[in-house]
Amino acid sequence: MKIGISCYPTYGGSGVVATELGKALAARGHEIHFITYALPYRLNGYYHNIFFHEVKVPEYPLFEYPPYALALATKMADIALNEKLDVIHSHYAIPHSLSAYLARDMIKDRHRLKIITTLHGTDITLVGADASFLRITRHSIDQSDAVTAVSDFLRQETLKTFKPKVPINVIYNFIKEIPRMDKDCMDIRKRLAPGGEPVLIHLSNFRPVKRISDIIHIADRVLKEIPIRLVMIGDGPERPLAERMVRRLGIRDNVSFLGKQDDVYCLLSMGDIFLMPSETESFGLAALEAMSCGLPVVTSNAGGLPELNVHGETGFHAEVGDIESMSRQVMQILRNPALKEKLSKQARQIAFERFHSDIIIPQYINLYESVLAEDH
Ligand code: GMT
Repeated sequence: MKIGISCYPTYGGSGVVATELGKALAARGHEIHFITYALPYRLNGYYHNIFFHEVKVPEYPLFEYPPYALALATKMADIALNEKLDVIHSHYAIPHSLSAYLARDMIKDRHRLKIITTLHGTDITLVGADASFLRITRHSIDQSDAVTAVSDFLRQETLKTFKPKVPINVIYNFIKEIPRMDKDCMDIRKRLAPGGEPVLIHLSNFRPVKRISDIIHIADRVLKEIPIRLVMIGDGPERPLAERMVRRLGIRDNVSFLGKQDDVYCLLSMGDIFLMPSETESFGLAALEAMSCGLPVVTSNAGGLPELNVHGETGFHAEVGDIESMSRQVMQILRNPALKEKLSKQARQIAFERFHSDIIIPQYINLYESVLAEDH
Protein backbone atom coordinates (compact mmCIF):
# COMPACT_ATOMS: atom_id res chain seq x y z
CA MET A 1 0.00 0.00 0.00
CA LYS A 2 0.97 3.63 -0.41
CA ILE A 3 0.23 5.43 2.82
CA GLY A 4 0.49 9.11 3.71
CA ILE A 5 1.03 9.85 7.40
CA SER A 6 0.38 13.19 9.02
CA CYS A 7 1.25 13.92 12.64
CA TYR A 8 2.74 16.43 15.06
CA PRO A 9 6.39 15.72 14.35
CA THR A 10 8.08 17.09 17.45
CA TYR A 11 8.24 15.51 20.91
CA GLY A 12 4.99 13.87 22.01
CA GLY A 13 3.46 10.42 22.08
CA SER A 14 1.25 10.83 19.02
CA GLY A 15 4.22 11.76 16.82
CA VAL A 16 6.23 8.85 18.20
CA VAL A 17 3.41 6.38 17.46
CA ALA A 18 2.90 7.80 13.93
CA THR A 19 6.63 7.65 13.16
CA GLU A 20 7.19 4.16 14.56
CA LEU A 21 4.09 2.97 12.69
CA GLY A 22 5.47 4.42 9.44
CA LYS A 23 8.83 2.74 10.05
CA ALA A 24 7.20 -0.61 10.82
CA LEU A 25 4.97 -0.41 7.72
CA ALA A 26 7.93 0.55 5.51
CA ALA A 27 9.90 -2.41 6.86
CA ARG A 28 6.97 -4.62 5.77
CA GLY A 29 7.26 -3.29 2.21
CA HIS A 30 4.64 -0.52 2.20
CA GLU A 31 5.49 2.91 0.80
CA ILE A 32 5.21 5.65 3.40
CA HIS A 33 4.94 9.38 2.84
CA PHE A 34 5.21 11.60 5.92
CA ILE A 35 3.47 14.92 5.28
CA THR A 36 4.12 17.43 8.03
CA TYR A 37 5.92 20.69 8.89
CA ALA A 38 9.14 19.13 10.22
CA LEU A 39 11.00 15.85 10.05
CA PRO A 40 9.47 13.59 12.75
CA TYR A 41 12.02 13.37 15.52
CA ARG A 42 12.31 9.59 15.52
CA LEU A 43 12.87 9.58 11.76
CA ASN A 44 16.58 10.14 12.14
CA GLY A 45 18.44 8.49 9.31
CA TYR A 46 17.66 6.86 5.97
CA TYR A 47 14.76 4.44 5.79
CA HIS A 48 13.98 2.53 2.66
CA ASN A 49 10.38 3.12 1.45
CA ILE A 50 9.97 6.28 3.55
CA PHE A 51 9.62 9.74 2.03
CA PHE A 52 9.24 13.05 3.81
CA HIS A 53 7.26 15.98 2.39
CA GLU A 54 7.64 19.25 4.26
CA VAL A 55 4.61 21.51 4.53
CA LYS A 56 5.50 25.18 4.28
CA VAL A 57 3.00 27.88 5.19
CA PRO A 58 3.42 30.97 3.04
CA GLU A 59 4.09 34.14 4.97
CA TYR A 60 1.92 37.08 4.09
CA PRO A 61 1.25 40.26 6.10
CA LEU A 62 -2.48 39.53 6.05
CA PHE A 63 -2.01 36.11 7.68
CA GLU A 64 -1.95 36.96 11.36
CA TYR A 65 -2.64 33.24 11.95
CA PRO A 66 -0.68 31.19 9.36
CA PRO A 67 -3.18 28.77 7.73
CA TYR A 68 -1.27 25.51 8.35
CA ALA A 69 -4.36 23.31 7.97
CA LEU A 70 -4.91 24.66 4.46
CA ALA A 71 -1.26 24.34 3.41
CA LEU A 72 -1.34 20.77 4.76
CA ALA A 73 -4.55 19.96 2.84
CA THR A 74 -3.04 21.26 -0.40
CA LYS A 75 0.17 19.29 0.15
CA MET A 76 -1.83 16.14 0.96
CA ALA A 77 -3.83 16.52 -2.25
CA ASP A 78 -0.65 17.02 -4.33
CA ILE A 79 1.12 14.03 -2.79
CA ALA A 80 -1.98 11.82 -3.03
CA LEU A 81 -2.25 12.57 -6.75
CA ASN A 82 1.46 12.47 -7.60
CA GLU A 83 2.29 9.40 -5.54
CA LYS A 84 -1.09 7.69 -5.98
CA LEU A 85 -1.62 7.30 -2.25
CA ASP A 86 -4.23 4.77 -1.16
CA VAL A 87 -4.69 6.13 2.33
CA ILE A 88 -3.88 9.14 4.46
CA HIS A 89 -3.49 8.20 8.09
CA SER A 90 -3.98 11.30 10.25
CA HIS A 91 -2.76 11.22 13.80
CA TYR A 92 -4.72 13.74 15.86
CA ALA A 93 -8.04 14.99 14.55
CA ILE A 94 -7.20 18.69 14.57
CA PRO A 95 -6.07 19.70 12.05
CA HIS A 96 -4.71 16.56 10.37
CA SER A 97 -7.91 14.65 9.61
CA LEU A 98 -9.71 17.84 8.67
CA SER A 99 -6.93 18.62 6.18
CA ALA A 100 -7.14 15.06 4.84
CA TYR A 101 -10.90 15.47 4.40
CA LEU A 102 -10.33 18.67 2.38
CA ALA A 103 -7.62 16.95 0.31
CA ARG A 104 -9.90 14.00 -0.46
CA ASP A 105 -12.66 16.36 -1.49
CA MET A 106 -10.34 18.44 -3.70
CA ILE A 107 -9.22 15.46 -5.77
CA LYS A 108 -12.30 13.25 -5.63
CA ASP A 109 -12.94 13.41 -9.40
CA ARG A 110 -9.44 12.18 -10.20
CA HIS A 111 -8.35 9.90 -7.38
CA ARG A 112 -9.88 7.71 -4.71
CA LEU A 113 -8.30 8.49 -1.33
CA LYS A 114 -9.22 6.93 2.02
CA ILE A 115 -8.76 8.60 5.40
CA ILE A 116 -7.92 6.90 8.68
CA THR A 117 -7.92 9.01 11.83
CA THR A 118 -6.17 7.94 15.01
CA LEU A 119 -7.26 9.77 18.13
CA HIS A 120 -4.50 10.10 20.70
CA GLY A 121 -6.16 11.72 23.63
CA THR A 122 -5.57 15.37 24.08
CA ASP A 123 -7.37 15.94 20.77
CA ILE A 124 -10.47 14.51 22.46
CA THR A 125 -10.06 15.08 26.19
CA LEU A 126 -8.79 18.66 25.99
CA VAL A 127 -8.77 20.19 22.52
CA GLY A 128 -11.77 18.48 20.97
CA ALA A 129 -14.00 19.03 23.97
CA ASP A 130 -13.29 22.77 23.95
CA ALA A 131 -16.49 24.35 22.66
CA SER A 132 -14.64 26.15 19.87
CA PHE A 133 -13.36 22.86 18.45
CA LEU A 134 -16.15 20.44 19.29
CA ARG A 135 -18.16 20.64 16.10
CA ILE A 136 -15.15 20.54 13.79
CA THR A 137 -13.55 17.63 15.65
CA ARG A 138 -16.81 15.67 15.38
CA HIS A 139 -16.96 16.46 11.68
CA SER A 140 -13.36 15.27 11.11
CA ILE A 141 -14.16 12.04 12.92
CA ASP A 142 -17.39 11.44 11.02
CA GLN A 143 -15.78 12.14 7.65
CA SER A 144 -13.01 9.58 8.21
CA ASP A 145 -13.29 6.18 6.54
CA ALA A 146 -12.12 4.55 9.78
CA VAL A 147 -11.23 5.88 13.22
CA THR A 148 -9.05 4.36 15.90
CA ALA A 149 -8.47 5.32 19.53
CA VAL A 150 -5.37 4.32 21.50
CA SER A 151 -7.27 2.85 24.47
CA ASP A 152 -10.69 1.67 25.48
CA PHE A 153 -10.88 4.66 27.83
CA LEU A 154 -10.38 7.03 24.89
CA ARG A 155 -12.95 5.16 22.83
CA GLN A 156 -15.52 5.65 25.61
CA GLU A 157 -14.60 9.33 25.98
CA THR A 158 -14.97 9.85 22.24
CA LEU A 159 -18.37 8.17 22.19
CA LYS A 160 -19.51 10.27 25.17
CA THR A 161 -18.18 13.61 23.93
CA PHE A 162 -18.84 13.40 20.20
CA LYS A 163 -21.50 10.73 19.69
CA PRO A 164 -19.83 9.92 16.36
CA LYS A 165 -21.66 8.26 13.49
CA VAL A 166 -18.69 6.02 12.70
CA PRO A 167 -17.40 3.13 14.84
CA ILE A 168 -14.28 3.75 16.94
CA ASN A 169 -11.76 0.89 16.89
CA VAL A 170 -9.28 0.48 19.73
CA ILE A 171 -5.69 -0.06 18.56
CA TYR A 172 -3.22 0.30 21.41
CA ASN A 173 0.14 2.05 21.37
CA PHE A 174 3.01 -0.37 20.79
CA ILE A 175 6.71 -0.96 21.42
CA LYS A 176 9.27 -2.62 19.24
CA GLU A 177 12.92 -2.41 20.23
CA ILE A 178 14.33 -5.02 22.53
CA PRO A 179 15.62 -2.61 25.16
CA ARG A 180 19.26 -2.76 25.93
CA MET A 181 21.23 -2.10 29.09
CA ASP A 182 24.72 -1.82 27.66
CA LYS A 183 27.86 -0.43 29.24
CA ASP A 184 27.08 3.15 28.15
CA CYS A 185 23.74 3.05 29.97
CA MET A 186 25.45 1.59 33.04
CA ASP A 187 27.96 4.45 32.92
CA ILE A 188 25.14 7.00 32.75
CA ARG A 189 23.58 5.35 35.77
CA LYS A 190 26.86 5.53 37.68
CA ARG A 191 27.11 9.24 36.94
CA LEU A 192 23.53 10.02 37.91
CA ALA A 193 23.52 7.83 41.00
CA PRO A 194 27.18 7.67 42.04
CA GLY A 195 26.39 6.16 45.43
CA GLY A 196 24.46 3.25 43.83
CA GLU A 197 21.13 4.78 44.88
CA PRO A 198 17.90 3.48 43.29
CA VAL A 199 16.79 5.65 40.36
CA LEU A 200 13.22 6.88 39.85
CA ILE A 201 12.49 8.05 36.32
CA HIS A 202 9.95 10.28 34.63
CA LEU A 203 9.68 11.10 30.92
CA SER A 204 7.17 13.52 29.44
CA ASN A 205 6.62 16.89 27.81
CA PHE A 206 6.16 18.49 31.26
CA ARG A 207 2.66 19.78 30.55
CA PRO A 208 0.30 20.49 33.48
CA VAL A 209 -1.60 17.18 32.88
CA LYS A 210 1.57 15.30 33.85
CA ARG A 211 1.35 16.61 37.45
CA ILE A 212 5.11 17.19 37.62
CA SER A 213 4.83 18.62 41.14
CA ASP A 214 3.40 15.29 42.37
CA ILE A 215 6.56 13.59 41.13
CA ILE A 216 8.75 16.00 43.08
CA HIS A 217 6.62 15.51 46.20
CA ILE A 218 6.84 11.72 45.85
CA ALA A 219 10.65 11.92 45.53
CA ASP A 220 10.79 14.22 48.55
CA ARG A 221 8.73 11.83 50.68
CA VAL A 222 10.71 8.78 49.62
CA LEU A 223 13.98 10.63 50.26
CA LYS A 224 13.02 11.07 53.91
CA GLU A 225 13.39 7.28 54.25
CA ILE A 226 15.46 5.98 51.32
CA PRO A 227 18.35 7.72 49.54
CA ILE A 228 17.19 7.79 45.90
CA ARG A 229 17.86 9.76 42.74
CA LEU A 230 15.11 11.19 40.56
CA VAL A 231 15.85 11.54 36.84
CA MET A 232 13.52 13.80 34.88
CA ILE A 233 13.64 13.39 31.08
CA GLY A 234 11.94 15.85 28.72
CA ASP A 235 11.04 19.49 28.78
CA GLY A 236 7.98 21.70 28.78
CA PRO A 237 6.06 24.43 30.57
CA GLU A 238 6.19 22.92 34.08
CA ARG A 239 9.96 22.43 34.17
CA PRO A 240 10.89 25.82 35.69
CA LEU A 241 8.33 25.27 38.45
CA ALA A 242 9.70 21.78 39.11
CA GLU A 243 13.26 23.09 39.30
CA ARG A 244 12.14 25.78 41.76
CA MET A 245 10.35 23.18 43.91
CA VAL A 246 13.43 20.99 44.00
CA ARG A 247 15.54 23.93 45.22
CA ARG A 248 12.93 24.96 47.76
CA LEU A 249 12.66 21.44 49.18
CA GLY A 250 16.46 21.20 49.41
CA ILE A 251 16.66 18.06 47.25
CA ARG A 252 18.53 19.55 44.32
CA ASP A 253 21.46 17.13 44.63
CA ASN A 254 19.09 14.19 44.31
CA VAL A 255 17.27 15.30 41.16
CA SER A 256 18.62 15.55 37.60
CA PHE A 257 16.74 17.34 34.82
CA LEU A 258 18.11 15.93 31.56
CA GLY A 259 15.89 17.87 29.15
CA LYS A 260 14.90 16.40 25.78
CA GLN A 261 16.75 13.21 24.94
CA ASP A 262 16.93 10.95 21.89
CA ASP A 263 17.99 7.61 23.31
CA VAL A 264 15.14 7.21 25.77
CA TYR A 265 15.39 3.40 25.88
CA CYS A 266 18.94 3.56 27.21
CA LEU A 267 17.96 6.12 29.84
CA LEU A 268 14.82 4.27 30.86
CA SER A 269 16.57 0.95 31.15
CA MET A 270 19.06 2.30 33.68
CA GLY A 271 16.23 3.20 36.07
CA ASP A 272 14.47 1.24 38.83
CA ILE A 273 10.91 2.61 38.86
CA PHE A 274 9.00 4.77 36.39
CA LEU A 275 6.59 7.43 37.69
CA MET A 276 3.54 8.75 35.82
CA PRO A 277 1.00 10.40 38.16
CA SER A 278 -0.89 12.11 35.29
CA GLU A 279 -4.18 13.95 35.70
CA THR A 280 -5.34 12.33 32.46
CA GLU A 281 -3.61 9.96 30.07
CA SER A 282 -5.33 8.32 27.16
CA PHE A 283 -2.71 5.57 27.10
CA GLY A 284 0.72 6.48 28.53
CA LEU A 285 3.26 5.45 25.89
CA ALA A 286 6.24 6.45 28.05
CA ALA A 287 5.03 4.10 30.81
CA LEU A 288 4.76 1.26 28.27
CA GLU A 289 8.28 2.01 27.01
CA ALA A 290 9.52 1.88 30.61
CA MET A 291 7.71 -1.45 31.16
CA SER A 292 9.38 -2.85 28.05
CA CYS A 293 12.71 -1.94 29.67
CA GLY A 294 11.69 -3.96 32.73
CA LEU A 295 10.77 -1.06 35.02
CA PRO A 296 7.88 -1.46 37.45
CA VAL A 297 5.61 1.55 37.00
CA VAL A 298 3.85 3.63 39.65
CA THR A 299 1.12 5.69 38.02
CA SER A 300 -2.20 7.32 38.66
CA ASN A 301 -5.26 5.34 37.65
CA ALA A 302 -6.30 8.05 35.19
CA GLY A 303 -7.67 7.32 31.74
CA GLY A 304 -6.17 4.36 29.92
CA LEU A 305 -3.26 3.81 32.35
CA PRO A 306 -4.87 0.79 34.08
CA GLU A 307 -5.16 -0.86 30.64
CA LEU A 308 -1.38 -1.28 30.62
CA ASN A 309 -0.35 -0.89 34.26
CA VAL A 310 -2.01 -3.86 35.90
CA HIS A 311 -2.15 -3.07 39.63
CA GLY A 312 0.05 -5.50 41.59
CA GLU A 313 1.43 -7.11 38.42
CA THR A 314 3.36 -4.48 36.46
CA GLY A 315 3.56 -1.96 39.30
CA PHE A 316 0.90 -0.07 41.19
CA HIS A 317 -1.56 2.71 40.63
CA ALA A 318 -3.44 5.13 42.88
CA GLU A 319 -6.02 7.91 42.59
CA VAL A 320 -4.88 11.09 40.84
CA GLY A 321 -3.11 13.31 43.41
CA ASP A 322 -2.70 10.57 46.01
CA ILE A 323 0.99 11.30 46.58
CA GLU A 324 0.88 9.45 49.91
CA SER A 325 -0.08 6.11 48.32
CA MET A 326 2.28 6.49 45.38
CA SER A 327 5.21 7.27 47.74
CA ARG A 328 4.30 4.19 49.79
CA GLN A 329 4.14 2.05 46.64
CA VAL A 330 7.58 3.26 45.55
CA MET A 331 9.06 2.43 48.97
CA GLN A 332 7.33 -0.95 49.04
CA ILE A 333 9.01 -1.86 45.74
CA LEU A 334 12.42 -0.50 46.73
CA ARG A 335 12.42 -2.30 50.08
CA ASN A 336 11.47 -5.65 48.64
CA PRO A 337 13.92 -6.92 46.00
CA ALA A 338 11.86 -10.05 45.30
CA LEU A 339 8.75 -7.92 44.63
CA LYS A 340 10.77 -5.55 42.45
CA GLU A 341 12.14 -8.47 40.45
CA LYS A 342 8.65 -9.98 40.03
CA LEU A 343 7.07 -6.68 38.91
CA SER A 344 9.96 -5.98 36.56
CA LYS A 345 9.61 -9.39 34.89
CA GLN A 346 5.86 -9.06 34.57
CA ALA A 347 6.06 -5.48 33.30
CA ARG A 348 8.35 -6.55 30.48
CA GLN A 349 6.27 -9.66 29.79
CA ILE A 350 2.96 -7.78 29.57
CA ALA A 351 4.56 -5.04 27.44
CA PHE A 352 5.78 -7.57 24.90
CA GLU A 353 2.84 -10.00 25.05
CA ARG A 354 0.10 -7.39 24.68
CA PHE A 355 1.71 -4.39 23.02
CA HIS A 356 4.48 -5.65 20.75
CA SER A 357 4.49 -4.14 17.26
CA ASP A 358 4.07 -7.62 15.78
CA ILE A 359 0.64 -7.73 17.44
CA ILE A 360 -0.41 -4.11 16.88
CA ILE A 361 0.88 -3.31 13.35
CA PRO A 362 -1.21 -6.08 11.69
CA GLN A 363 -4.30 -4.48 13.28
CA TYR A 364 -3.55 -1.24 11.40
CA ILE A 365 -2.82 -3.15 8.19
CA ASN A 366 -6.14 -5.03 8.48
CA LEU A 367 -7.93 -1.74 8.96
CA TYR A 368 -6.31 -0.18 5.87
CA GLU A 369 -7.17 -3.27 3.85
CA SER A 370 -10.78 -3.36 4.99
CA VAL A 371 -11.25 0.33 4.17
CA LEU A 372 -9.66 -0.10 0.73
CA ALA A 373 -11.83 -3.13 0.01
CA GLU A 374 -15.04 -1.21 0.77
CA ASP A 375 -15.92 0.18 -2.71
CA HIS A 376 -14.75 -2.83 -4.68
O1 GMT B 1 1.13 13.09 26.49
C1 GMT B 1 1.21 14.11 25.82
O2 GMT B 1 1.14 15.18 26.33
C2 GMT B 1 1.43 14.04 24.33
C3 GMT B 1 0.23 13.45 23.67
C4 GMT B 1 0.30 13.62 22.17
O3 GMT B 1 -0.76 13.90 21.65
O4 GMT B 1 1.32 13.47 21.55
O5 GMT B 1 0.16 12.09 24.02
C5 GMT B 1 -1.08 11.44 23.87
O6 GMT B 1 -0.88 10.44 22.88
C6 GMT B 1 0.01 9.36 23.27
C7 GMT B 1 0.16 8.43 22.08
O7 GMT B 1 -1.05 7.83 21.71
C8 GMT B 1 -0.55 8.65 24.50
O8 GMT B 1 0.29 7.58 24.88
C9 GMT B 1 -0.67 9.68 25.64
O9 GMT B 1 -1.27 9.05 26.75
C10 GMT B 1 -1.52 10.87 25.21
N1 GMT B 1 -1.46 11.90 26.25
C11 GMT B 1 -2.52 12.23 27.01
O10 GMT B 1 -3.60 11.69 26.91
C12 GMT B 1 -2.27 13.30 28.01
